[in-house]
Amino acid sequence: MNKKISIIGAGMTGASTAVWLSARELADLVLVDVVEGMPQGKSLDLLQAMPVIGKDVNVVGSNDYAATQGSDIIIITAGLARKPGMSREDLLTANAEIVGKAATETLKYSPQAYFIVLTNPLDTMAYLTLKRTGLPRNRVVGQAGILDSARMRAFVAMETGVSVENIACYVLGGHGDEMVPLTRHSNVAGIPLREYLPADRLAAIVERTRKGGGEIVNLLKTSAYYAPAAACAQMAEAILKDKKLVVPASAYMQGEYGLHDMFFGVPVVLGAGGVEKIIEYTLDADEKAALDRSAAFVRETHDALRRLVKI
Ligand code: TXD
Repeated sequence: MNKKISIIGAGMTGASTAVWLSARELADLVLVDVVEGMPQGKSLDLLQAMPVIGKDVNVVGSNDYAATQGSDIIIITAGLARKPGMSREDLLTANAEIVGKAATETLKYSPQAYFIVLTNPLDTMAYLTLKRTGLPRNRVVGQAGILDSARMRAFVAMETGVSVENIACYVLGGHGDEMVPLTRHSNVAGIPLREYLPADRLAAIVERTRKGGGEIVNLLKTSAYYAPAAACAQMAEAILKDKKLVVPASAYMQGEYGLHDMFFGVPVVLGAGGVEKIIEYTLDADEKAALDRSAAFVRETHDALRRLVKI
């Protein structure tokens, strides 16, 4: 029997995730959205691309969570996106309601599923999903770090002219402008970025990475979708293929990095058991301070959620 991935929210990121996933021929796909006709239309369109790209993937669209029955993975992208001038945290009230419902409804139909959360404010929506479903922490993960690191990798590639494949970057912390690009751990073909690039160029790349989401919101008047969607597809593949892929992702902290009862962007091992392990880097004082600052921001948004809904 084919594997099944359901994507909740068939907007820009949801539909783009379906496109990336279909090209990987990993699983049959279900798109669910509240807008009538839209997930059905997008699914039919994508299904009709399968003969062209030569992939046997079934794609179904629905307004009913029942269509997600028996999913191996649920990807939650439903909710409002940022407009220029908005922070991710501004979306909290509206999206908590949407994500809370998506989490409980999908769990009913797929009690074995792994959850990948994309909706902003990301770390807090992943936290809400974990609390609402009552799942163990390995079954709920948030996507942020692959995207933020990919942005940094793209900027380093633009600066150096070196293939993106040779560039490794690690951006940890919360998915907000306080995120922490770890320049000491990032490298071009093994050469630390701090050696490869002049300090001012590296500082400019770090700054552009931190503001990378906002840069696109200002251009598009909504948030990015191709790269976030590609990141979701990579996470789903890592789980379904049991790849043991090490990626930065938002995971539930139980003492790692000195943090408790919150979601935070850290390096994780993704495999058939979901978040199978959290890797702890040895950090210097500056890196630790930057992560603590970022954690304080995430904690504030978690607190705001607790004031808003009972969890
Ligand atoms: O890296 C990351 N984590 C992010 C997060 C990168 C990019 C976008 N990020 C966030 O994802 C963004 O801030 C939003 O909170 C979500 C979704 O962004 P997207 O760009 O896909 O927004 P769209 O195009 O508006 O699509 C959202 C869809 C839309 O079609 C709504 O009708 C639908 O969500 N929606 C729902 N679907 C199902 N069920 C309910 N209740 C529902 N409510 C709205």
